Amino acid sequence: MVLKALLFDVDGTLADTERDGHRPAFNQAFKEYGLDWHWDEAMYGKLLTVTGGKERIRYYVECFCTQDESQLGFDDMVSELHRIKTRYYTAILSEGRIPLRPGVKRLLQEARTSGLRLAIATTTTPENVTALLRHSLAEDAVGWFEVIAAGDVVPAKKPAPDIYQFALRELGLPPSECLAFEDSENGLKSSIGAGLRTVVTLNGYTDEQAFGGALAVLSDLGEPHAPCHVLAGDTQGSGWVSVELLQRWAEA
Ligand code: XBP
Ligand code: MG
Repeated sequence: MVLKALLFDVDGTLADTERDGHRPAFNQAFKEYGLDWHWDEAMYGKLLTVTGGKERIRYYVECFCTQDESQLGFDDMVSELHRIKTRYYTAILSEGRIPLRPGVKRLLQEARTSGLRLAIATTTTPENVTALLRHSLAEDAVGWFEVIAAGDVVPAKKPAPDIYQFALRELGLPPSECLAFEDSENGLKSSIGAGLRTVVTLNGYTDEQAFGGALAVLSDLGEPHAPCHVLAGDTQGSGWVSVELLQRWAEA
């Protein structure tokens, strides 16, 4: 099948945003709101099993703290907390503190030169995507993506396939003419659930998860001067993921 589009997850795939971006933003929001909650790296790793910042706060209350979530106004509190957190997170991004992962900018530029269409399919909030693209990729990078499917635009977040199905509908393409890029088990379940062959690039929070069904499992997308490590799949001797390799994978 001819490859026509690439669909990218954001957090953990385009950039390592969780430990030093989202996590401190949550903690700053808790402090501003007057809560004594603090998510250290280990706790946050446990909470990442739930996608979606609002859902993650609810999961924390349910499983890890004594707060009574049935109290009146709990939903309003979660929404307000998440709005504050998003303000802190986009501020962290605007200071350029979260760089793109290896090979991401190179592959995106190659894809554009090759005429491949680009889309995003993420659980995170849309304004977080805009901030990351603008401050870590290029000022005009939002325009590189034909579709930015993000956050609450679908009822069910990853691992449900909804966000990828939404992006494919917006692209008007069948999954067979596309490839997806993910970093987590939840993300891979979502993309495979939408029928998409998927390249996984691991990170510190996901390197012990299960990635059965992935087209390849790599340390990152690689650079000519810094080849990636191949944990599963066949990069046919290449040390980095190029459009040419993706086209070979798509047509295999
Ligand atoms: C990762 C997520 C998001 C972020 C936090 O999304 O699950 O919820 O952790 O962002 P993906 P929000 O890997 O699909 O990009 O607080 O805006 O949800
Ligand atoms: Mg991710």
